[in-house]
Formats: sequence, structure tokens, C-alpha cells
Amino acid sequence: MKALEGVKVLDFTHVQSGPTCTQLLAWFGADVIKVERPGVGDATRKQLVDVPGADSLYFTMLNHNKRSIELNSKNETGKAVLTRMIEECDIMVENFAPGALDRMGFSWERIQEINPKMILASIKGFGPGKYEDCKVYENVAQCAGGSASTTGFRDGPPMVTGAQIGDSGTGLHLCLGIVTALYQREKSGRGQKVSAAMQDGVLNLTRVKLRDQQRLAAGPLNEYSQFGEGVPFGEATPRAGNDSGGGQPGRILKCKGWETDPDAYTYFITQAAVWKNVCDVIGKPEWKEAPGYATPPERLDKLNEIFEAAEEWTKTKTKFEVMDICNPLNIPVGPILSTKELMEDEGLRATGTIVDVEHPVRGTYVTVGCPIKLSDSPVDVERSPLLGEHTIEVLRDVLGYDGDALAEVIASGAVGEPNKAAAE
Ligand code: CAO
Repeated sequence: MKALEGVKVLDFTHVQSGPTCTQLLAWFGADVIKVERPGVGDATRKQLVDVPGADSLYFTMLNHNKRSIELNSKNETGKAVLTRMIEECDIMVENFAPGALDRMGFSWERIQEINPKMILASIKGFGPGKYEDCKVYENVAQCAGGSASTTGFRDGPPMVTGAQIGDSGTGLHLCLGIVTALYQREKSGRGQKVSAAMQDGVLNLTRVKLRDQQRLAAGPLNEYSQFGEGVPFGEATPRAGNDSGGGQPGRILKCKGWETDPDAYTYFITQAAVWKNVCDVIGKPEWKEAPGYATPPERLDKLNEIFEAAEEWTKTKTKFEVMDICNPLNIPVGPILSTKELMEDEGLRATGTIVDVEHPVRGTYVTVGCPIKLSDSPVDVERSPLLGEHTIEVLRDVLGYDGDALAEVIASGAVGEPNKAAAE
């Protein structure tokens, strides 16, 4: 038995943010039925195509364990089918542009009329306010949510990060809102609307930078490298390069092979509690007790010198050797792992965080499995559905269309051409 077994999800999501949310619900055992435009489907099916004729990795990696139904929600028969789906499902998730659901005729008020127990979950770029009508993509959210202004180096431009905190991050936020609403529904008997704005999601993940913004009022942020370098602070939290965020000085340092391998680097933290170990490892035992080096405040204006010395040492070791030497000494380090190394990582494969998936059109591909492990609800990652693969099955088994009623829906064209053949 899976945690969300028996829960039905009308998945009206597309691109990345919404699909990451419903993929989690599917992994936790919900029956997730993805509604897609006939003949077209989620735009990502045909974006960044690597195997001609096959659904792209962009699509397959975000839509595991779901069923797909083709349905034109703007045609009258399609609307009737969608209404039946709203009656049958527990949760409806969407991330259309602002107003699109209303324009289809399915406002929150209308959805509640159809099914008062429905949980309607929506992702938009911005919450209510002057930008509420904007269409928003990942990097826009990273920029508007405070991540970009606090990422990168002080002397360079703002930077976006490779982690999709705007899309996948907001998908996670929404997922938590949905299961919480589901829990409340157990007691109240009522559904509710769950909203997550991408700007808000990014800002939540950038929370510590707002902590620093307010600390500026009490003086310069002395754990930032620029403090030790004597560079004055401005009005807002600055970009801090690779400084660690928790007050212990840390940097990314070159390791053996850095000249040719762009990922031959390690993170290295000069943790105060193990300063003596750090000094021994990097070949500077004289710094252990030396005036100007012995205590963390004294070291603040010498961080460049200290990390240069540390790097002289790390450059003689591979990033994995650095890990092997420093971990037993409680010196916090971390290898910079490439995507290739992560895909091949035996530990991640053993836990199901990296998995191989078979796909009938594209063959075998690698994906990131469920990163959240429930001891009583294990996850089997199943391939994403082909466009409309389950249209007839869902019409029959979930919505109860049979005989003439089923034939009528198919003849209307509301569920797309290929399914006529499947039904016959
Ligand atoms: N049948 C009929 N019509 C359908 C349909 C279906 N099954 N599914 C979608 N449509 C229609 C919508 O109703 C909409 O029509 P109208 O414009 O006439 O109302 C139309 O398809 C396009 O939907 P959209 O505006 O959401 O799509 P877009 O490609 O123009 O914009 C995006 C994409 C992501 C910018 C926008 O959806 C958005 O801002 N979403 C919220 C924020 C978000 O999730 N962004 C992250 C995306 S991942 O980077």
C-alpha cells in the first residue's frame, strides 16, 4: 500500500513547476491523471528533443508514474468530461497563465459547485499584486525572488543557479500545501484552494539573505569575505561568492587535475572547532597558536591568505582524497560532483535516488527518483505516459463512460484522433 493510495489527482499542469509537484503525488501513490491538449500535449514533450520521435527527457523526467488523457477543455463535450473529472477527483493541480482556468469556465467558485471537497492547487509566477497577471519562467522567479541578487561574486553581475528553485522548488512547496489541505479535509470535510507563487517560493529559500539584510543595520557582516578585505557594505545583502552562509569561513578550492577538469574542486570550511586540524592538514602548524591566527575574529582579515594556503594543499590531492583525509578530522569538505559523476554514483543508485527507466520509444534513460523516502510507502519509478495513452481507460474506468456515451465523446473529437482507433 502507498501513502496516497486511492487519492485521485486531475493533473492540469505543464512545463516544469506543476509537473514536479504532481510527480511527487504520483510517487506517493496517488492516481495522477494528466490532462493534455489533443495532438499536442505538454509543450515539453517536444522541447529539447534528443531522440527524434520520442518524448524528450524534459518531459519524461518530470512526469513519471502518471496516466495521460487527451482532452480539449475548450470544446463543449470536453468541458463535460472535465466536469466529470472534477466530480471524481480529490485534487486538481494547475499552473496555467493567470486567468486561463477562468477563461475555460472553471473558476474556483465553479469548481466548488461541482465538488465542494475538491482541493484546487495553483502555481503562478507572482502572488496578488501588480505583477499577478505575468507569465513567469524559472529564471524570472530566481531574479524576482532574491536568489539572483545574492548569488555570484561581488564584482560580477547577479547570477541564476542551476538548481531549479523557481520551478521544482515551487512544485515542492505546492505539494506540501496539497497534502496539508488533504489532511485538513479529513476533519473539515471541505476542500480548499492552495496557492504557491514562484516569487514567494524562491524568497522562502532565500530566507537567510533577508536575515543578513536586517543584520546590516547592526554593522557590517563580518562572516562575509568582503569584511576581511575592508570592502564597505552597501544598502542590501551583497553577493558573497562561495562564502559559506553559516558564519564559518568556507570557499571552493582547486584540486588535483583542475587545469583540465572543470569540476576538480572541493568545498573547504575552516571550521573554528577544528582549526588545529586544519593547520596540520594544510601544512601550517605554526598558525595554530600564532597571534593573529589563533581565534576566528583574528583570522577574518587573513582569509585570502589562509584559503590560498589551503588551496596549495588541495591542489596536490583529488577532490575525493581531500574528502578521505578531512572527514576523519571533522574538517567539513565536499567534492564538487559533476552531473556525470552523480549519474554514476553507486550510493545514489542503491537508494533509488538515481534510477534507470525503460521507455518503449526512447529506450533506457537515467532519471532522478523520489528524493523523499517513506519507510511504509516505497516508490517504484515508472515511465512517463505517452500522449493520450490512457484516454479510453480513464473515460471508462474512472469516469464511467461506456457504450453510446463513450462513442459520443470520441466522435465529438474532444479526446483527439488516435483514441478512436484505441477504442475500436
Ligand atoms: N485544451 C484546450 N486548451 C488548453 C488545454 C487543453 N487541454 N490546456 C491548455 N489550454 C490552453 C489554456 O487554456 C490557454 O488558453 P488561453 O490563453 O486562451 O486562456 C493556453 O492553452 C495556453 O496556456 P498558458 O497561457 O498557460 O501557456 P503558455 O505557454 O502561454 O505559458 C507559462 C506558459 C508557463 C509561462 C504560463 O503557463 C505560466 O505563467 N504559468 C504559471 C507560472 C508557471 O508555472 N511557470 C513555470 C513554468 S515552468 O518554467
